[in-house]
Formats: sequence, C-alpha cells, structure tokens
Amino acid sequence: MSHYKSNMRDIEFNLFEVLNRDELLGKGPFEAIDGETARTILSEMDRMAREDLAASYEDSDRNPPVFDPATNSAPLPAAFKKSYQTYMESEYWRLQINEDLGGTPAPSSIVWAMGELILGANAPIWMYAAGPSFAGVVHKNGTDRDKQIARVMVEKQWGATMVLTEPDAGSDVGAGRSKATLNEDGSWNITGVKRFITSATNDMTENVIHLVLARPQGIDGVGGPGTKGLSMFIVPEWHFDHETGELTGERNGAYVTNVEHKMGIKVSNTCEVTFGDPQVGGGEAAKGWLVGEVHNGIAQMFQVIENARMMVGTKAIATLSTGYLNALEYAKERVQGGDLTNQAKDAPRVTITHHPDVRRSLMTQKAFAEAMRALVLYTASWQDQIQLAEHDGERNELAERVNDLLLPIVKGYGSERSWVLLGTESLQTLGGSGFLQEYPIEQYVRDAKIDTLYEGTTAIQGQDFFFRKIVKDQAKALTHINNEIDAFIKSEAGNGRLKVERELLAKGLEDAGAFVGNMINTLMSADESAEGGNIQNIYKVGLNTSRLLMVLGDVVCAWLLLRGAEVALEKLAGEVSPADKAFYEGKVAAAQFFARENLPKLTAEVAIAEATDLAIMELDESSF
Ligand code: ST9
Repeated sequence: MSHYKSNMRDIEFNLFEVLNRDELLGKGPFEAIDGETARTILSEMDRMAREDLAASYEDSDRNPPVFDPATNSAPLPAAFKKSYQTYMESEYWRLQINEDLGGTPAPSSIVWAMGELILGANAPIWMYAAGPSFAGVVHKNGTDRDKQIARVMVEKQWGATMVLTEPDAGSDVGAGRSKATLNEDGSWNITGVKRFITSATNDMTENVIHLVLARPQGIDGVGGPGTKGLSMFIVPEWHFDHETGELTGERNGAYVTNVEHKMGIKVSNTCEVTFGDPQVGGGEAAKGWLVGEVHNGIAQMFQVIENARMMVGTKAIATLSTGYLNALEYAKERVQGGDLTNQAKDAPRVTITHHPDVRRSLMTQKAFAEAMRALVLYTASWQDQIQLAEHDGERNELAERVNDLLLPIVKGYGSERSWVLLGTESLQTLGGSGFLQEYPIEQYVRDAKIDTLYEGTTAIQGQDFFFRKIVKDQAKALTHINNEIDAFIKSEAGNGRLKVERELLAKGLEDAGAFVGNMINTLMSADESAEGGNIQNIYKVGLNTSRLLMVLGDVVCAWLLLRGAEVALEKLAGEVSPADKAFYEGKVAAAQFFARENLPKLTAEVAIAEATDLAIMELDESSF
C-alpha cells in the first residue's frame, strides 16, 4: 500500500472554489488547458503519485546511492529510476515549460498543485526532473546560442543543477571564490570547489548541465567582491554540439568528488563538484559559457532560487499533509484506553480519536496542512497574474511584489511549521509505533528537516522578508495584503458564523502591524547619521526577523483559512452531498480552530519583540 495520502478534494477546493481558476483556464496563454483538462491532469497525477512515484519512496531511503570515487558517480537505485521514468514518460513536466522549448504553458497554480502531489509522494523525482525548468532560465536570459542550448536541454531531457554554494560560502553566497577566466574562443575556464550541489550526478540522463556562479578574473568592471561580482556559466558534464546536442565524447572538467551521507532524502544526490582541477578525473579544464554574455549572475540565479524556494515550501506542506492523513488513519483504527467520560476499569476501550488530546493534535495538523496548502496556491495565483501580464507583453508589478513578499512565508514559515508538526504531532499520534520504520512518518520527519535548511535557511528567509520584502519594498506588497485582510475582517464573511474569528483576526492584524511598526522604528533608531542613532540597535531587529516571519505567516494563514471557511459556509447553505457536507464542515472547523488556537498568541510575540534588549548580544561568548 502506498505511503502517500493525497488530499485532492482540498486541492480542488482551493483551485476551483476559492481561487476560481476556471476563469483563466482555456484562454489567453492557457488556451491548451481548459478546466476539464486541468482536472484530468491532476487526477491522473494523483493516481501516478500514489501508485508509481510513491512506490520507490521507502526503497530509495533504505538503499541510497553510494559514491564511487573510481567513476565520480553515485548510481541511483533501480526502483527510483523506474518511478522517475514513469514521470518523465507522462510528459506532464512540460506544463512548466515555455512553448519555444516544447512546453505547454499552464498556470502556476495548476503546476504547484501538481507539484504538491509529486513532492509529497517522492520529492527527489521533481528535483531530478528539473532540467527542463532550468533550461527555461537559460532561455529567458540567454543569447541565441544559449536559447539553442536550452532547446537541446529539453529535447534530450538532461539533468541540471544550481551551483552556488562553496565550503566557505553557504548563506553568504557572495563569499564564493570560484573563478572564471576568459578563453580566446569566448568560452571560460572555471576553477573551484562547490558543495551541497543537488542532482550533480545521476545515471538516468546522458548529460548534466551545471549553472555555475563564479567570479570573472582580469576584466575591468566585473568580478568584484560580493554577490554582484558573480557571473553565471553553463558548464556541461559532457561536451556537446551546441546546435544539435550531439555529445562530442569529450569529458568536461566538472567532476563529482563526493556525495554526502544525509539524514533524509538520501536518493537525492548531494554532491561536492570540483571544477578544472588537474588532479581530478582526466585533469581536463572545466569549460563554461557565460549566460546571456552579461555579468548578471546573482540576479539570473535568483530566478532559479525563487522557483526552488517555492518548491521547498510546497514539498514541506505536502509532507505535513500526508503525515497528517497517515496519523488520522492510524488514530481511527488504534484502540487504546477508555473514554474520559467513563472512568470505570472495565469501560469499553475506544479508538484514540475519542481522546481530547488526540483530537487537538489531529485538528492542529489538519488546520496547518490546509492553511499552508491555501498559502502555496494563493501565492501561485499571484504567479498566474504575472504570467498573464507577460503574455500581453506587460508587467504586473503588484503581482510581482506580492509574490516576492509571500515566497519567504511559503518557504520559511511553511518548512518550520511542517517539520515541527510532523515530529511533535503526526509522529506522536502513532505513539511508539511512530518511531518504527514500519510507518512512513519517521522518514517524513527526516526528509522534511532539510526544508528549513536548503535554499536559504529560516534565518535567511526572515531577513529577506523584513529587509528586502518589507523595508526595500517600502511595504507596498505588505500594505496590499493588509488591506485585503482588513476588508475581509470588515465584511460580513461567514454570515455570523465567523464573527468571533474575524475579531480574532482583527486583533492578530493589529498585532502584526504593531510588530512591523516596531521593527521599522528600531531599524531607524540604528541609523547613526540621525540624531541619537545607535548602530547596535540593528541587533534588536536581527533578533526578531524570524519571529516576524512566523507571526505574519500565522496571520496570513488564518485569513486564508477563514476565506475558505466563508466559501464552505456558502456551499453548506445549499444542497450538498454527505461527503461534501463533511468536507465543508471540516473546512469551517479547521479555520475556527486555527484562529482560536494561534491568533491570541501573537500579542505575546509582539510584547516579546518590543521588550527585546541587547543583553544576549553584549554577553561574552564564554558565558554561553
Ligand atoms: C540549494 C540547493 O540549497 C537546494 C536544491 C533544491 C533542489 C533544486 C532542484 C529543483 C529546483 C527547480 C529549479 C528550477 C528553476 C526554474 C525556474 C523557472 C522560472 N529575490 O540583498 P543582497 C539578488 S542552493 C530575488 O545585497 P547579499 C538580487 O539580484 C543554495 N533576488 O544580497 C540582489 O540585487 P538587488 C541556496 C534576490 O547580501 C542581489 O541578489 N542558497 C533576493 O549580497 C544581492 O542582494 C541560498 O538560497 C530575493 N529574495 O547576499 C542563499 N535576494 O538588491 C541564501 C537577493 O540589486 N542566502 N537577490 O536587486 C541569501 O539568500 C542571502 O540573502 C544572499 C545575501 C546571498 C542573497
């Protein structure tokens, strides 16, 4: 039986009943995919995820790839390769790809709904299959030569990687030391060692294209310190004819020199890659080609990173959702103890769903999993707006800003909440059995931990959220979201049934506003060019950026759940099937529970933030 339990009903509820995606399907850029086609794709992907993709989930963990230094590779287990091939043969990966590359444009919301199913069933399949999406970045930023390389990447279904991190440059990408030196023929020689490179070796594709950040040498005006001095290069594993894609048979000097032993997602090869080292492999030079022939590497790479951050958040919530549904199934069958209302020693034993603390736990899992699914799909709906504008040759700046604001919440808040709840609630529901490999949840916990780490740790998401997405944006996107939530609070949403929760949301929004205001004032007080400014005060901001991310995540999630509850209540007012009645009542219950359990805590979070002093920054390191 499959470990993966999807929640198609909730996915469809979000897409078609709350976000009304039928309105944009079947027309404009999405002409090829009408509402019926979208539903068929999701239903087929749901089946494939549960049956074919999930089939190798456990085996890939128990029999992970092992690095072979003789061949600089780590072959993947046969069962995983079979799942991967099934996905690639389905051709659904083309939905993310631009038409010029052989893709079928689809709204982001449909793509991320599909993504949830794949990422929940077996996330490394999505990661190894990302080559064509990487080709999209090469195509978008590239010269005619690069665009042709991108076409080849898609046609040949080659693997691809994002190559930023170095042993001494993780969060601090700008500390990278890899170098690029221009050759007479216009190519570049890359030298350096990169670490934590996902998918850098696989034995499923004939070639891997690395997108590498390196610092150009000896050219005026480029290659300076920090992230802005980095350029992005196309560095293949094997050389090929850029026009036809035919492999020349020559190895490029980009070699995997180690594969990490990890806590989770073990089948996803996490590699050290050495470029242009005469002692490694055949000692070949590592040749690369500058993307777009412009030195704009960090901005180009962030196109990949933004997509990958969305992927990580979606993976996290997909895992929490299947963790919850596994816990629910167990709880419905597990008989243990008597009901609290009957203390007699011979009282009938009941399933644990009768126990208040188990109900609290299950509803906590349900509420967060559904809140964060709503968050992912709501964010994706802004990406739909960006796509629509691009199709008309325009830009939708508001949609871009709001998407940017929401991304760290999807990634940072989504991964933190999911990883913690998987351990403290989903696994816990199974009692001691949760600790056993007989059930999937211990693997979920191990596989989900990475989500708070890669693609920018939670601390990085918190900083990005405050300094870039709020301060640098002059709170434009934040103001828009604030106004949307405020309008909901002031509406009659829920027709009386959500009155208490709208009041709680009003207080939560007020708390969030006070928190942001306090952070901005503290930031201004750190400006030494102003009278009385003290640079040390910036530490007070830094002590609270992750907290702010979590507080605003709670407010946005509460609002999205309550919006969904409003729709559910409208449906319940009409004729509904027994299954739909249970579903809609569950939506209302989850929204009310989330608001009542979480929003009151925000007042305390704001008070803690406002009382922040410099004590722990001033404490001598030896006292820690
Ligand atoms: C990793 C691998 O962890 C994990 C593998 C996952 C699996 C991957 C496979 C699947 C992926 C699928 C991908 C498909 C791709 C297709 C896409 C299709 C569409 N937003 O603030 P500054 C830029 S890899 C946008 O001064 P610092 C911007 O250009 C390792 N852009 O930064 C900016 O210039 P300006 C992951 C942003 O102080 C410039 O950077 N590693 C954003 O120099 C400089 O900004 C990390 O994630 C943003 N949010 O450097 C690194 N932020 O301001 C984590 C910056 O003029 N560290 N830019 O616009 C950070 O993010 C740091 O904050 C830092 C700081 C490095 C940016």
